[in-house]
Amino acid sequence: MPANLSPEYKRAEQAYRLARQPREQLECLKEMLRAIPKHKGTEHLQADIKSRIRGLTQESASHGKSAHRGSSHALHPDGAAQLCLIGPPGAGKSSLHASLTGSHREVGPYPHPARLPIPGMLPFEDIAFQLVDLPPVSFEFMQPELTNLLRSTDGALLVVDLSAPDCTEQLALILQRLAVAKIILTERWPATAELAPADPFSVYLPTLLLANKIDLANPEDAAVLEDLLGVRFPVIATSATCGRGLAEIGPFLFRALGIVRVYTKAPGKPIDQNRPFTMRRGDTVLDVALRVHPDIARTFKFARIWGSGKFNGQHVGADHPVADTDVVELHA
Ligand SMILES: Nc1nc2c(ncn2[C@@H]2O[C@H](COP(=O)(O)OP(=O)(O)OP(=O)(O)O)[C@@H](O)[C@H]2O)c(=O)[nH]1
Ligand SMILES: [Mg+2]
Repeated sequence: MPANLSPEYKRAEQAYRLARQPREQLECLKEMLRAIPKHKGTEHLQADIKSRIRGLTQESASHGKSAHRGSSHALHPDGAAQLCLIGPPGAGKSSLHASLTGSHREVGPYPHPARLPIPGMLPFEDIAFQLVDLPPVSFEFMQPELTNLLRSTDGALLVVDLSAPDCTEQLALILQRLAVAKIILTERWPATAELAPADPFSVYLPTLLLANKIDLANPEDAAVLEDLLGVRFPVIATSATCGRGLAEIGPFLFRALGIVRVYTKAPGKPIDQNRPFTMRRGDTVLDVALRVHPDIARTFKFARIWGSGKFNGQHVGADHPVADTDVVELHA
């Protein structure tokens, strides 16, 4: 990455990394192009930014009539985190999606590729994760629109068909195809900002490997697969048909993403037991206040906390880190 980039540029780049919707991404790219120092050392980067602006502009134009609704692939994130099902044709993405979320996607013995991303919710205890069923990815083809969605999602569930003889080759090819789109699947959960790759257009996507159709595979196949992959990704052996392994996915995501549930209560009122705020490990009382309402964060005085305090109802300040199942009473 070229040196001497301005703070304005770096801010715009950081905003781009976090942008989820194509329209937002486009605004950030324009800002990056405006803020980038114009000299020889940044020519490559300038060209890359321009081509991305063109791509996003074309995409929104090709969905012209429905432009006000954004791209056909834009999905509203929901739940504690968004995870995308990625895999080769017929690996069982839609079947897993159906079993995990109760969606009734059509699956069949013949190819039934989903053309558009389909969201659904995977419940876990009193929260839920958004699972997105995607069209297949192979070395030969990946829908260009998927890149934007994968840039901004929280993680990947990489589905392979353990009973397919060429399963590991397929997997390697998919990783290559994604790398061309600068999506780098990583075993590190969660991908934090400190891990951000130097290239502003590359993203790390934390990945759980689902070794599917275990019901058809030899008992050794899961171990074989793990060996072949050099134990790169965490693996769960699953069967969409008999249900094996499915119950492990929610707990894995909860742990791996470092989810922390916080229940809030207004002073003198009962606890809101139904709807925890899903924070991340390391978040503080102030982060909770920000999620509840920006005004509460702005005028925050102190909080009382039940759970991670030394005693129940202890007064804590803005920088107190919250823990799972804490109850927080915000005073502003
Ligand atoms: N035995 C067995 N069959 C499965 C399993 N999961 C999926 N299948 C079957 O595999 C075929 C393909 O499943 P899909 O869920 O459509 O696969 P997909 O990955 O969504 O396929 P595309 O959308 O075409 O990429 C269907 O016949 C499913 O019934 C499994 O765990 N065990
Ligand atoms: Mg499918």
